[in-house]
Amino acid sequence: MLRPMNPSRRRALPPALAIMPFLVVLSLLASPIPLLAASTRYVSPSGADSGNCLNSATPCKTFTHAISQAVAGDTISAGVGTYTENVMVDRNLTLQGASASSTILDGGAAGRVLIVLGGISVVVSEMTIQNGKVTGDVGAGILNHGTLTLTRVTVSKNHASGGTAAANNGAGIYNAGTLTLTSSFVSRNQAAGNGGGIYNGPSAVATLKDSTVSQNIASGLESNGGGISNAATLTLKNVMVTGNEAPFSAGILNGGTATLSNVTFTHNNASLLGGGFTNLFATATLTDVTFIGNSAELGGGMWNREATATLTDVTFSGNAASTSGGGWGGGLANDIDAHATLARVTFSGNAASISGGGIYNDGATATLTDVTFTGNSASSGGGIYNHGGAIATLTNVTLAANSAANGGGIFNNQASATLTNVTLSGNSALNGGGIENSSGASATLTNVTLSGNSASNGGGAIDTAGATLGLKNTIVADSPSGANCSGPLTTQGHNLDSGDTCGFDTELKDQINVDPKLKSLAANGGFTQTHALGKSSAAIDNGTNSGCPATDQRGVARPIDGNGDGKVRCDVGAYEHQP
Ligand SMILES: [Ca+2]
Ligand SMILES: [Ca+2]
Repeated sequence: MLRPMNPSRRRALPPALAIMPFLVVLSLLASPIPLLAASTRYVSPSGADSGNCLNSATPCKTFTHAISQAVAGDTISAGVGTYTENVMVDRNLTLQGASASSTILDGGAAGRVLIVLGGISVVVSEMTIQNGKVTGDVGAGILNHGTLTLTRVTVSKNHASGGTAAANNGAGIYNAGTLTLTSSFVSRNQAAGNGGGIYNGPSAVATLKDSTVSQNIASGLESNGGGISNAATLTLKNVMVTGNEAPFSAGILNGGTATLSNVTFTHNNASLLGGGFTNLFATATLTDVTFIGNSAELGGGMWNREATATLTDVTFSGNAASTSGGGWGGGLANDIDAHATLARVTFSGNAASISGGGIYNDGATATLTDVTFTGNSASSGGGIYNHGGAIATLTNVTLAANSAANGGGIFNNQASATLTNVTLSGNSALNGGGIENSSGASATLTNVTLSGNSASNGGGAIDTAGATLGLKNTIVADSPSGANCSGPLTTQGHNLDSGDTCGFDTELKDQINVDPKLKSLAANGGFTQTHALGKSSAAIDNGTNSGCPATDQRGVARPIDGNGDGKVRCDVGAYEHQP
């Protein structure tokens, strides 16, 4: 099964995840509809099913009867009350209730509440669709084969179970057509298959706006997508995904193409992998997305595997990878063959019981620009765990106050890390408070500032063993414990050590036993916090311009003549002093 005790071992996937997309779309043809003037037909629980339902004073009783009387373009106006029916819509119609709280379309726990046939367009507004129950089938609340628009609708307490898991997808809504959900709620639905709230099937298109997907459950042993399981095209704008549960991908599983903007994932709990959002063999674009308090054994906030994800203006806060004896990637697990590109992303207070409090990057590629890690924790890699041939590229990144047994800020093991304009401040560990670099790893640090990192066993700022580590224009300073460096480094010159443990070479213009006069970590401009240089700092204008990045960590163009001697030189460290 799926409980890797060795994080380097490639995890097997359950069949339902490995072969998706896997369902066959049903194709249903609509009957030709005659063109007639549109009318409003009325229903009420106190009405009677006779006549054409056109008189509001003598409404019909059921949707089913009114629909049988309707022509394409009609509106079925449903009054307050509960309608216990299994409704089939086979022509273009609007079903209009009084409000989601007062007009209730109820499946009576016997069969599907609503099916929309293919080739037609249906609008459902201001009602609740609930209490559908299907056995060995999909779409207990709604099965859509056409074009369906839900506005101010609640889809809740529908159940799909029995038969094989794949036969029970989409308890709330199974979408096989085009679905648009606006100002609506999908909550408390439960599927034994995938997609407790919504299953968006192969070739389907689902768009959710201003809506909430909450407390849905995908309950099978290998079920995915407690809230939503997507096999095709999914777009979310201004959506809350909260309190959903599944073994895999409690909030949303994306197996197709997902575009999320202004989406919040809170408290989605997966018993196995992928707490908030999972991107699997898929492509996802996340903008203005927040992950808070989600949990799983791997990827508490997000799990990205064999997939491409672009995250911009995203926050991971208080997510955890600790369930089921697991513990990889409290915030983000960027897993085997995945590609993640992060810009303006913050990881704060995430935790993993084994590795990667902020990010677990294993056999994958992560490119980070303008990213902050603060207060994350793990056994290995409090901020970042980089392992298994992974490639991590960090530019304009701050790691502060993260903690671990090994590698408080970064644990780099059998992997490659490139750090440019990076600040590591106040991280702590037993070994390698700032960075633990080991087991054939390769790390390159250019214009990095390490300050105030501590390690009780050694390597307050940097601990490296059996690995390569090159430093240029880098400050290693002020480690409260463990000294600044432990293990063999390669200086590429123009570095500064506040002590003399890094093996620096004054002939290469390194400075040893020099106080860089760093100011406290603060918001000095740009997207990340930095340590400004005191005006008499020996870091000013003592870097090399060769290979110096074109800006500092804040985005300030450099080099700058910081000491007024007319010579324009890069400073040592992530911050360029402006006189
Ligand atoms: Ca300068
Ligand atoms: Ca100068």
